[in-house]
Amino acid sequence: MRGYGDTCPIAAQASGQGALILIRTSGQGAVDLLAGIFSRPRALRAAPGNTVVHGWIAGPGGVPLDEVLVSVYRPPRSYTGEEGADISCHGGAAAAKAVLDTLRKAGFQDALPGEFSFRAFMNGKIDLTRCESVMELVSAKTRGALERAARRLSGALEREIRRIRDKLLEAVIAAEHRLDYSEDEFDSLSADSLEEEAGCLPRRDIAEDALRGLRNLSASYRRERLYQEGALAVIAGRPNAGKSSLFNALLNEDRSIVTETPGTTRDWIEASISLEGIPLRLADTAGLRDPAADPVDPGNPVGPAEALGIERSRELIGEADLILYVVDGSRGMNGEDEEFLAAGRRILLVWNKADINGAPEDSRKHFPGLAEVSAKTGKGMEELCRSLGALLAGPDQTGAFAGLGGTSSAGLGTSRQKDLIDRALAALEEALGLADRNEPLDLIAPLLRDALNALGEITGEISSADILDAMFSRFCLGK
Ligand SMILES: Nc1nc2c(ncn2[C@@H]2O[C@H](COP(=O)(O)OP(=O)(O)O)[C@@H](O)[C@H]2O)c(=O)[nH]1
Ligand SMILES: [Mg+2]
Repeated sequence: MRGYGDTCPIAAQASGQGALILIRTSGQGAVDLLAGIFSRPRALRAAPGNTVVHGWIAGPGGVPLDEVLVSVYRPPRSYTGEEGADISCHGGAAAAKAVLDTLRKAGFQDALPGEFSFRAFMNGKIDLTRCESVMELVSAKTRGALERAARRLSGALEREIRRIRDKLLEAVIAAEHRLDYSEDEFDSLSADSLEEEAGCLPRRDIAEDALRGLRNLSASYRRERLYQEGALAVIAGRPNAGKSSLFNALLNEDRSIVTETPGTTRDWIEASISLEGIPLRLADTAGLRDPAADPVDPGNPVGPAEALGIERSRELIGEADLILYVVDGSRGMNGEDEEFLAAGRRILLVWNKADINGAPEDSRKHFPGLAEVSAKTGKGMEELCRSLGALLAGPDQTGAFAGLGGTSSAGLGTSRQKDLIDRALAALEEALGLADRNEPLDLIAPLLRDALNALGEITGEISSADILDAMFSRFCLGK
């Protein structure tokens, strides 16, 4: 069984069906092997790096299979750092299969998932954070998520981690230097002065600088996750407030049933929208009304189906990152509305049906963020979208909701990175805690080293074969 770490020539289809299909190859001798099944072998062998050669791939007996363009790469100027060639063939399943079969017969091995990126990493072309961002980029659902992944691909996270690592390294060197010095000079120093020095962490200022950097990175993860997975915004409110109408207005299309009978949206409906690059899962829920004392319609008791809908609404509200609470402006607020609004944070109050009735001044005083709209006429919808965007992008005041934007820093893109940053953070916090209590430096220095090693694992300066295998095997084929 072949494993990661081989350097043999490999090949894989790197794109799906389309007008053209890309087959990627890499490894020492790849161009020569390819020349053996190419209509212009001499031109291909002589091709300098980063040039394109036109010709035909020929099957057994020289039968032409497909007309292709071959991009030639020479080491170290390629994605993997190896010699390689990308074959651009016509985009049919038969063409791709025939070319791949011919490559196999010529001596290419099937690439393992992520093997091209693995080789790029092994050859020092990219660090692990950039390898991971390649996969992030592929799975990005919105423009915002794409931009964040691209930032990491360009090395922003790697640079920030190396900056913090350099600080820590300085602190480690200063601490270890003092330890060495103390041992050498033991005889000449009085016990008093040694003790005095022991608890004092040299270059504490840089260790604290590193601590701030680690804390920022650790906190960034929740925000980055929201970009990748989206925030959940739940539309809630009493029956007939106009929730489904608002949902549709936000979607700009008719997806849920708008009706004049309260309690029609029995279950919930979800749609994904992108708000200024921020992915938002928008959920329209069943109206909330108290089954015991229905304030909307006393003659219309809550049936079992509606009760289930209400229960599911409450669950969704519990999971929500943000709640759009809709009030029926034509009726005004009642006790149930006020109770809901008083109980929770993360709520944007939407005063709907403003075409019938505007929001009274005192409700504005109580709810400064109030958005006045008419889902029917579209009035105020643009402003609502803007305040939604600002709420998502803004910094979180309450701690309940991490805003998405507000920073241009790199941020963490994977749980692996987050775990290692937290390991470094815990070690450094412990080291500084010991220093505060004047504990001896020989207890503190190893903790600083631990923190340093955790950072080395993030970029891959320190790595083990099984961790790398596990990581790259999750990549897709041809990456
Ligand atoms: N005048 C007016 N009527 C609205 C507005 N939004 C919704 N409605 C009406 O209110 C009723 C209930 O709307 P719906 O969206 O089904 O409410 P839901 O039960 O909260 O989902 C329907 O007759 C809508 O046409 C609005 O902004 N202005
Ligand atoms: Mg509805």
